[in-house]
Amino acid sequence: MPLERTFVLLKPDAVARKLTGEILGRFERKGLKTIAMKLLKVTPELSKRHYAEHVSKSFYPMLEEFITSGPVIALVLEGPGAIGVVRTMLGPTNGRDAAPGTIRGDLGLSRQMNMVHGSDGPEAAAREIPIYFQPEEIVSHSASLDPWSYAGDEK
Ligand code: 3AN
Repeated sequence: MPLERTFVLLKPDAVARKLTGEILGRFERKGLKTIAMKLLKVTPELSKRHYAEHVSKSFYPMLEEFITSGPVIALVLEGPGAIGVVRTMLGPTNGRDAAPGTIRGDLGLSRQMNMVHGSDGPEAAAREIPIYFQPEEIVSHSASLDPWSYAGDEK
């Protein structure tokens, strides 16, 4: 499994509900590494870039209103298979359908206020990371615990 980078956004509901530490803690305990992080407010322009695939859909105005309604925390997480690992940890889009043990299954019951966005594949990650981060804002680093998190041939 290759060492991957994924884009994660802790949405306004996660910040407002003070769940960001809980959610980031889950990713950390899993063994994923934070290599970029910032608090920001998504502008309508940024929302249209991020959700380009949804802009023409009927629900987009509500989605933009929500995602621009308060601060968010943008992250880049790194680890073996990080993109799929994060999606599995999130659970399905709608918290009502998400199994206990997943972030959405444990912490929410909404489709819109589903707390976290995670890239849904390598192409999405490659598109989304530069929307939010300049190359110099991504700080690759090795941690002393890395050898205890996964074997060398698992990268
Ligand atoms: P995910 O957040 O699991 O990646 P996406 O990217 O398909 O899901 O959807 C992003 C956001 O768009 C969702 N969190 C939700 O707010 C909104 N959305 C997606 N599909 C629908 C839908 N059928 N009706 C209303 N809102 C939707």
